[in-house]
Amino acid sequence: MAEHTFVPLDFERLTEEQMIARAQSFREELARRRSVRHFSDEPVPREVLEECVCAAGSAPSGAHKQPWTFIVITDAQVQRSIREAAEEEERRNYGGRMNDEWLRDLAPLGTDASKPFLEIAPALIVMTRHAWEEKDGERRQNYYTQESVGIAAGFLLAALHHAGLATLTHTPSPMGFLQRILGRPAHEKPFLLIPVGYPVEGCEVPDLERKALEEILVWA
Ligand code: IYR
Repeated sequence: MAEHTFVPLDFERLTEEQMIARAQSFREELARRRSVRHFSDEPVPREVLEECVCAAGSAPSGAHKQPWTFIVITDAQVQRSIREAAEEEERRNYGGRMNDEWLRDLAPLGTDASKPFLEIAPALIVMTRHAWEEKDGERRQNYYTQESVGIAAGFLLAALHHAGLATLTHTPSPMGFLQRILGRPAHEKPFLLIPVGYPVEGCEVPDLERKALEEILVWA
């Protein structure tokens, strides 16, 4: 394969004060992001979703293969089908597929098999991961696809939050039904389902505590 041409890096060198100020304000902004399970049905601007998907698509990936697709669903019928299929799986999860420890860990969050947000949220974004893909009739491998798509998901959640939208990272499992309902090709494996929208009026979230810096940071 031909080598890339190399171009000057577009890098902005900041002063220490600027770096600290920006790091703090970004931390504070991200700290305000919460997983939302109660959405209003108010539509969201298409252009905002496009900008945020573009931001997510700028994530680094193994060998720059960009092994992801973002499927934005705003069709009520498709959302209904997804809700029905997801709830069927979740009834099995809550009814015995998740063990007692898992159910005890979830109890404080108050989740159950009912997923109305899949129909109410104005948009669902399904991220798929390509473990491989076809090029010129040949099967080509991708690399570190879990890591790559995970990083892109982080970019997407941060971008949507920054743009003023609420999100939930939802992983109905198994997610094979998404491939069937969305008619995606075999090499695209559903990775994450992200309902997007505005929180419903009066929306409440659990009063969670985050680990302190000393608990998560080790200088070595
Ligand atoms: N997928 C189920 C269960 C669930 C699992 C975890 I781990 C969570 O953090 C939250 C929920 C559901 O969506 O209800």
